Amino acid sequence: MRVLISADWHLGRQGIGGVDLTPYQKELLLSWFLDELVLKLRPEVLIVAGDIFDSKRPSAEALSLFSEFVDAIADLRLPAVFLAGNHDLPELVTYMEGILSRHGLHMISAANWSEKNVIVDLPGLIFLPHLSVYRREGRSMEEILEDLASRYDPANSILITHLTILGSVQEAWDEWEIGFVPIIPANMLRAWKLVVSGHLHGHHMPASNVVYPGSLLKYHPQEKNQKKTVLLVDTETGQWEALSVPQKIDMLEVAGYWDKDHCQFVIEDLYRAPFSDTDFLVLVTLSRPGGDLSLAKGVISALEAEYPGVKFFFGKVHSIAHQLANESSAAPTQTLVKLSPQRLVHRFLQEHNLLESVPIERINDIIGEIFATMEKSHEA
Ligand SMILES: [Mn+2]
Repeated sequence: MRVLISADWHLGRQGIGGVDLTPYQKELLLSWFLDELVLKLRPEVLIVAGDIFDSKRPSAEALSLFSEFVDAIADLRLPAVFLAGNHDLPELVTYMEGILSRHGLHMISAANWSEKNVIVDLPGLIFLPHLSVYRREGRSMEEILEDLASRYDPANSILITHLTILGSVQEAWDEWEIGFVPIIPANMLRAWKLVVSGHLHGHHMPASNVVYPGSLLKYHPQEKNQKKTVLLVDTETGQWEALSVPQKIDMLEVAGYWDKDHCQFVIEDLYRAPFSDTDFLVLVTLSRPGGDLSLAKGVISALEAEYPGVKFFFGKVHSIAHQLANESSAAPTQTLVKLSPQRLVHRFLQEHNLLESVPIERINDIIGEIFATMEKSHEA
């Protein structure tokens, strides 16, 4: 069976600098994906390996894009399986399953999944959605994976999941649940013919039998050099081919500084030349000290003057080269103690590249609860 596997659509995502990426997702899914992948390659099944929506409360635009896509594949009679990731609300996904299943489209989440009862019967394909710690009924991910492997012939099956799979770690890390995804060592999955996972956004292989297709678009500055693909998998052989996803909005790194005397942004280095059929989110590295950070936005007019016809959006000041070089080790600690507890946790998650998977309102709720509990115990 020929199966098309994509992941991490994050429908409704706001990009860095607040740029709405939904129109780009719409163009990509309703034209490129349908024309170049579905119609030309004629896969027998389509799978999305988690993080269908960016938010547990998807925007109206995200929901209508999803319905348009689903209508199109239902018309083509292409069966599909959408797996819930950590960004998806299990109850919403399961509600949609109720509506879509009559069209041969399935949605699997922690709310309707159990390893004893495989919702979708597709030979050689086993699905494991994101299971938060509350949904695991006291079992570790290791136990759940062992149970799955003992029930379904892993040497002849492909596991589709949404996990952090690392080739470099030896032990599973089952995390604490605020949207975090468990870390699984690749060797824990070695019995499977193939494992295709969502969650990590770059196309890569943490082990010879584990592959990530990557997300649809570049969502975070760390993804600036990542390759994004959709996989075409042959379920009998476990062989796959990675098809590059064209980026209609890409990231552009620019180094430069604000020239006070001439009131303009001076571009010192462009890491590559922009080209005209792509829009760019600009990541700025400031090479000289001083000035208001907001002046870095002057980079947009400087780029527009040099590359007419190309659309640029201000993404963010990505790094400050002169500060990084001069900073003493004591300085960051001094700034950190001045931050509110919310900001501290936010900063910690950001530095560990975990922010993407944790909605900030959840962090604030949890910290709020901790402080309320602490105050109560002081009163008592
Ligand atoms: Mn994810």
